[in-house]
Amino acid sequence: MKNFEISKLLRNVAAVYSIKDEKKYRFQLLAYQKAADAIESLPTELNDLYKENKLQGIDGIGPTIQSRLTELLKTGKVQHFEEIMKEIPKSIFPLLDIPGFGPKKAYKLVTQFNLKNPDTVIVDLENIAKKGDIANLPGFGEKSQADVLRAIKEFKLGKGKSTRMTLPYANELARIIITYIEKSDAVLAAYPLGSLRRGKDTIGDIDIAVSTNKPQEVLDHFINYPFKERIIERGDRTSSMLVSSGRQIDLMVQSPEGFGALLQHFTGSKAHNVHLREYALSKGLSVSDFGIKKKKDEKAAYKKYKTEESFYEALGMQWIPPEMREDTGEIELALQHKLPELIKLSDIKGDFHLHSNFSIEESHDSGQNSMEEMIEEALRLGYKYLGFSEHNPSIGNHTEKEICTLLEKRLKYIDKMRLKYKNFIRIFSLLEIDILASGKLAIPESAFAYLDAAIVSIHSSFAMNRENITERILQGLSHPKAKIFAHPTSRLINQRAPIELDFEKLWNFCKKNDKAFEINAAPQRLDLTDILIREAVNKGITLIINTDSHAIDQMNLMKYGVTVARRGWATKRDILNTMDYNKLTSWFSNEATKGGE
Ligand code: DGT
Ligand code: CA
Ligand code: CA
Ligand code: ZN
Repeated sequence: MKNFEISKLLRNVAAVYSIKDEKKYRFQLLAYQKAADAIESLPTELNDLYKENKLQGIDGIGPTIQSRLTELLKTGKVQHFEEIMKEIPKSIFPLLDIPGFGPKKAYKLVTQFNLKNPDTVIVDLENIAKKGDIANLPGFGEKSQADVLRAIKEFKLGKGKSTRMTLPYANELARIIITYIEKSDAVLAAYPLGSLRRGKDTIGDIDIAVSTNKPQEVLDHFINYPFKERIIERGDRTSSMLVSSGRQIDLMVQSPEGFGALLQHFTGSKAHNVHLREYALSKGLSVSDFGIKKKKDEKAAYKKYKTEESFYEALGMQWIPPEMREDTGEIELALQHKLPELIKLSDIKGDFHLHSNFSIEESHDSGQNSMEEMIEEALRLGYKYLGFSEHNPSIGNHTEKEICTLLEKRLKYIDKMRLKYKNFIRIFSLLEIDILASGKLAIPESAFAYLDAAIVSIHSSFAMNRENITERILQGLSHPKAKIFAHPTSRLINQRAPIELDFEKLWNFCKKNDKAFEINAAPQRLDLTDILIREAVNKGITLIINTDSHAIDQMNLMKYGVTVARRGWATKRDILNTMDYNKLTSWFSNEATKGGE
C-alpha cells in the first residue's frame, strides 16, 4: 500500500467515527486525521519504514495507530477497522471526495436512498437530486439539493478537494480579497490566517479575520464581492464564499477588544488549538475565539484579549510563532519559555543558487539575466556574498577540453565582476552539476579547477529504488568540491512526487564530511520540506537556503525558504548562508573537515 492509500484509509476511519458519535469519539477522530496528515507529508513510503522496522516515532502517529499500521502493512488489513466499518455502507467513501460533503451528510443520503454501490454512488445521487427527491428529505430542502447538484458538477470538472494552492498563488489571492475587504470603512484591520499565516507549503483555503465594530456591515460588503462564484454561508460573524477561480475564502469578524483571541483561533492549526484547549481545561479554563474564562463560571462572559501575545500570556505561555503551531512540541516549550529563536529573513547574507545568462552551453535551462544584473539585485537585497551556479555544460556534445575552456571563460568573467564589486560583495564561482545515473558528476576532474565549490543535484533518472538512488547521491557528494546537495527530493508540488531517499544515511555522511543540504526556496519546490528540515536540525546537519533563481525577480523568493525553515524549527545557527564571509570560505574549502582529521 502507498502512503496516499493509507492516509485515505485513515481518513475513512475518522469519517466512520464521526458518523458513529462525533462527541464520544472526538479523540480517535482527531488522532486518525492527524495521522493521515502526517502520512500525507511523509517523504518516505510507510511500507519501506515498516520493512526496516522504523514505524515508531513518526511525528503525529501515536502508539495505537502505529500498531494498526503495523497490522495493516503486515496482513493487508486491520481487524479493528473491519469491525467498525461493518455497519457503515462502503458507498459513503467516494462521496467524501466531493467538496461540501462531510461524513454525516454522505451517510444520511446513502442510507435514505439505499445507495449501496460505491462505483455508481455519485451518478446515482446526481440522478436522485435531478428528480427533486433530495429536497423532500427532512433537514435538506431545495437549497441543499441545488448545492448537491452543483458540488457534483464541480467535482466532475476536477474541482475536487485534492489540489492545494502554492504559497505565492494563495498570497496573491488573499491580497486581492483583502484589498477589496479594506474598501469598507467598517474594517479596522484584515489579516490572512489559517495555513497561509503558518506558512504551510500548500494552502487549502484562505481564511481572513477582520477587526471591526460593525460586523454586519463588513459581512454585507464581503458577500458583495464582484468576482464571487457563490456564497456558501453567511452567519452573524462568519461567511464563506467561493471565488471565480473555485477557491474558498472563509471570513471571521471580531471586535478589536477581542481580536487577539480570534487571531489565535483562526490561525490554527486545528491540532495546536485542540491541545491548547485541553491544556487550558486542565487549568480550569475554557478558551474560545472570543477569549478565556474560568470553566466553572459557565455563564460569565469571556475575558477579551486585544493581542495574541496577551492571549498566550494569560495561559502562562510565550507567544508561539505561527509556523510552529502544529502541535509537535511547541506548546510544552512555550510553557517553559524555551522556544527556539527561529531564523529570520534578515539573517540571510547571500544566495548560492543563481543561474545567470552567461552561456556555458548548459545541460538544462539557463538564466535570463546577466551576472551584473543579479549582483545588483543581491546588493539591493542587502547581501554580503553570492554564488553563481549555472548548470554544467551538457556532456553529450562537449569534450573535456571544451568544458574546461567554457568554465575558464566563465571564471575570467567572474573575476572581472569580483574586481568591479570588490568593495560591495563577495562572489563565489560555483556550478550546479548533475549527478549522473552512475553516481559520477557530469564534469571532468580537470574542470573543477575553475570552481570554488559545487552544488550537486539530480535532474534525470529519478526512477531508481531508494537504496540505489541514495548510493548514487553519496557517490556524487563524495567529491571534495561537492559541498551542497540541491533540491534533495526533486519534488514539484502538484506535479512530481518526491524521490525516496535513505535520509539516515545521507545525514550521517553529510555530517561527517561537512556537506550542506539545500532548502530550495522556489515555492513549487520547498525542498527539503518542513518535516525533513526538523529532522536535519535535530541531527545537526548544515542547511543552506537558496532560491535557484533563473531571473532577478525570483531572487526575492528567499522568504519562502526562510518560512519553511522556520516550520522546521531552524535557527540562524543551522543555516550556512547566515555566516560571515570568512567562516563561509573556510567551510567551502573543507578546512573544518581537514582540521578534524
Ligand atoms: P488548509 O485550509 O487546509 O490549508 O488548512 P487550515 O489550517 O487553514 O485549516 P482550515 O481552513 O480548515 O481552518 C483554519 C483554522 O481555523 C484552523 O487552522 C484552526 C481553526 N479551526 C477550523 N476548524 C476548527 C475546529 O474544528 N476546531 C478548532 N479548534 N479550530 C478549528
Ligand atoms: Ca485554510
Ligand atoms: Ca478555512
Ligand atoms: Zn538550479
